[in-house]
Amino acid sequence: MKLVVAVVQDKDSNRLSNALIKTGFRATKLASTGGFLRAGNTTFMIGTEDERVTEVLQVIKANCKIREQVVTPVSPMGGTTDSYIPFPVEVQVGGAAVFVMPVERFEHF
Ligand code: 2BA
Repeated sequence: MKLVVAVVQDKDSNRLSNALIKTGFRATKLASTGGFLRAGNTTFMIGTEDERVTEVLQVIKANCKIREQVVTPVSPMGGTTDSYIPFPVEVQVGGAAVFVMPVERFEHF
């Protein structure tokens, strides 16, 4: 068994939930926050048999879009802000950051 942990954008979360239900995967959704953008995202925990990992990755890929996001970095800590001009930068977010982990044991009571 594997645990697939997928961090996706909030905008894709409902679509992905529906697709997972339709394809027969069980999932738990956690509200999460990106360490870099500090914006909300959604983390899915999906427990599945080894043979279905490729399939679940395809479902995730098909339902999560890559988007551009503009970020204005915060002013430098401790330094002088006199000459600091915040400059918006564009970053590419998603479709999904996915981790596949082995599950030693799964019990469901
Ligand atoms: P955030 O940490 O808010 O990152 C949002 C996007 O900002 C990233 O998109 C990436 O394009 C950019 N980014 C992140 N850290 C950066 C850095 N140090 N320098 C320059 N650009 C940076 P994604 O890579 O698609 O990641 C989307 C979200 O997935 C992340 O939100 C984070 O919540 C999660 N994530 C991605 N990689 C991860 C990892 N290795 N471990 C844990 N969470 C991860």
